[in-house]
Amino acid sequence: MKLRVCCMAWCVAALIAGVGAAQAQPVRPGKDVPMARAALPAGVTVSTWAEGLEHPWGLALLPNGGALVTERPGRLRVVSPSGELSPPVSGTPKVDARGQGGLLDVVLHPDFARNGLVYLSYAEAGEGGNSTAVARGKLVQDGDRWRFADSRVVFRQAPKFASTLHFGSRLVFARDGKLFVTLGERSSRRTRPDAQGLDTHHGKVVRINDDGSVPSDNPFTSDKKALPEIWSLGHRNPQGAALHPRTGELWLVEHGPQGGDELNVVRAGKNYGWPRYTYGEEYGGGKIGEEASPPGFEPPLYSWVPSVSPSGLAFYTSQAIPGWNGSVFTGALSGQALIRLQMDGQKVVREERLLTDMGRRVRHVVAGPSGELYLLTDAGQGQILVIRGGR
Ligand SMILES: [Ca+2]
Repeated sequence: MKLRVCCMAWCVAALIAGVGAAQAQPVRPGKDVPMARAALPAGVTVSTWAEGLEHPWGLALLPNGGALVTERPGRLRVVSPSGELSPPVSGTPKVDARGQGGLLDVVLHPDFARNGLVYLSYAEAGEGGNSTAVARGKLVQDGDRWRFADSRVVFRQAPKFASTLHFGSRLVFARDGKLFVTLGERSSRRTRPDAQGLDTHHGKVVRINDDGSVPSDNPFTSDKKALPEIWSLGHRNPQGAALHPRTGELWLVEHGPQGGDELNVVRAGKNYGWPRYTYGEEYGGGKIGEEASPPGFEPPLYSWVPSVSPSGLAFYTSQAIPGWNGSVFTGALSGQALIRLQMDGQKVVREERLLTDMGRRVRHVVAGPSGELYLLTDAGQGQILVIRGGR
């Protein structure tokens, strides 16, 4: 009898634990962890590296200390180490520069030093509307001018749809040389449910080889009805992504609707819930989905309510600014700040909002090789800012 009571007690405990896991709640700023405006640590400086950029969106640091930067209307420029901007690089793809669309992210091939290959993501017009596409080309210098040579489209989000919103569009090379592309669900009541289906690229992260072919170990390649490029589903509009420095896994930030921006650890074949599970609501109010994610759906690691509109993601792993070592950074567009998430392992334990008195929309944040952080401000006259430690 005693044994049976014990067993029942254990079963009840297991059930409760199971329910607890099923109702997993993300950590929320100001509710579960402290969130505060903060000043930069002593000795840390912000300087302008380049300015006069029209809505800069993507930044790729070059081995020579310069960078490539995109401007959303359709220009790619080379930034010299001293901050001079080149004329627009010729030969870049024609973009559909309306609303949130245009020339978006830029990354270097992992073997760029040898092959000179560069990848651009952009809004591409076509039958049915537009969608995110990725082109690969070779960066070639002719005197003081540059060109994007042998341009070839390696990925097209399908289907195209008439919308000027939610292109997603961050590009991240994994350690194994595969390319992740984050894709939005096009912000329409019609395409929103597509984020849950495997027959479109709306609201997905896709994973491709560097030539655009599909890796044989992608999670849905054996499903005949699924698009084989899909790596994960249930995303809304992921505009920041980076590899975790220790695990090599892809992390991303995505925009929620009104509330419900998310930080997610992205794994093969997993479903991130949109629009069935979200901490956000319709603009102006109105329920969209349930909050807590049931088994089979991945809850966010962290969720902002109200929204900050996160864009760009960077892991800081340097002693140049010692108090920041191990932190996760994201830019905030509507939040007009640089956000620092202090981590304890994979748990967010504190949020700081930096540079709030600057009053600028932060589009992107990139960690440099010497413990510096590069920011893009989103404006008609946008800038590249550099944050450096005092030593
Ligand atoms: Ca989600």
